[in-house]
Amino acid sequence: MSNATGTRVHRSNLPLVAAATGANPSRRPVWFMRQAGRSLPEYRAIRADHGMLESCFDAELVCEITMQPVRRHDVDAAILFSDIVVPLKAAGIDLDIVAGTGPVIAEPVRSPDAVSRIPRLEPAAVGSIARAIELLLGELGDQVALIGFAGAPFTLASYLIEGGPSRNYERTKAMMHGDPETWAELMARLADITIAFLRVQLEAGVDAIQLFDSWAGMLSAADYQRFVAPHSARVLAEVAGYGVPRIHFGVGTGELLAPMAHVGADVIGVDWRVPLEEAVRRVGPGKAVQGNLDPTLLFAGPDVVDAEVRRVVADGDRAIAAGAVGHIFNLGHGVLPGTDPDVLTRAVEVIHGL
Ligand code: 1CP
Repeated sequence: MSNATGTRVHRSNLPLVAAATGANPSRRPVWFMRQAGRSLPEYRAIRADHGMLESCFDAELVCEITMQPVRRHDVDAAILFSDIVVPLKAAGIDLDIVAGTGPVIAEPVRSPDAVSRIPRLEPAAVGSIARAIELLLGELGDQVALIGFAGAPFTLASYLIEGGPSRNYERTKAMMHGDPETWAELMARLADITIAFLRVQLEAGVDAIQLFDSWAGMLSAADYQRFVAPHSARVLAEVAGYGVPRIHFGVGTGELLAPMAHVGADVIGVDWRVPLEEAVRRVGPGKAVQGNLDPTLLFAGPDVVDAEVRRVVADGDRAIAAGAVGHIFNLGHGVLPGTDPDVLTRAVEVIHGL
């Protein structure tokens, strides 16, 4: 957000920003990965008439879909409605987001020649997203943070190489180990796209960013350090100057928490497998933690949800006692499409009441 003279104003009083930076939040901030989208009937109603990518490039629709879970759940952050493949599409890569599958790449990237043809992202190509952020900052008020995001180079590379969602990432690992030069070139180009996309969002005024390396947990720590960390570190370093919290998250990253935190994150996202207090032991002090209710437990009935929410909050407190600068409540991964939205609303009430 900018003031009349165009200087960026940091909204440091936002509970999410306070928790991320070691200040005292007015309440424990909570938001849910994938809080916008398929769990909400009002989202499904919009999508009945609009394609996924079409929605992602329409500023009014992005604003409306981003606001839906905020209106419903009283969460402390909105996450921009978009997808990790949006900047790739905007850069000119032929892909679609297919219902029930996810991103599908028309011509998977599997050769040095294909890598050399990966374009740069021109900021103007994501101008509608900057416009959506402007609209959102007008609607969100002074208590709800707006989180921008991007996919980290490894997770983006995995979609480009495999051609879509993958179970084993065999082609990705084959390029990584079999042709490390081509791999490094691909990662460098994807890092450039990610940096450009995050800069557009930061210039437009998002209050925090999350770098999703969703599938990094498929890698050994050694492979992560050698083939991934330098590129994620460059992304996070290139956006450090904006002074907004940088959240870094992946699934199944128990063995990678320390290296992931040390590529430059202010907040480390933790999935449900590792208790938050243990996560702090692995990461070390001085960073905030985000997480980590198992999203499948939202199907287990109100008593279980209440008990699990309280357990995660208590664990968040222990994480802070162990050296974390703050705790942002979240799920350990995204909201599943079949989740009853009222269960999420109730969870927020419980968290804010503790
Ligand atoms: O038809 C539909 O409604 C499409 C479903 C859908 C939605 C609602 C997809 C396809 N993406 C999204 C939106 C989205 N994607 C958001 C905004 C919603 C919110 O968080 O409130 C975000 C943050 C993403 C980011 C994203 N896309 C990630 C990283 C987050 C994560 O879950 O780890 C990843 C890995 C993707 C790829 C993707 N896009 C869509 C699907 C189904 C997938 C996963 C496919 C796979 O299993 O690999």
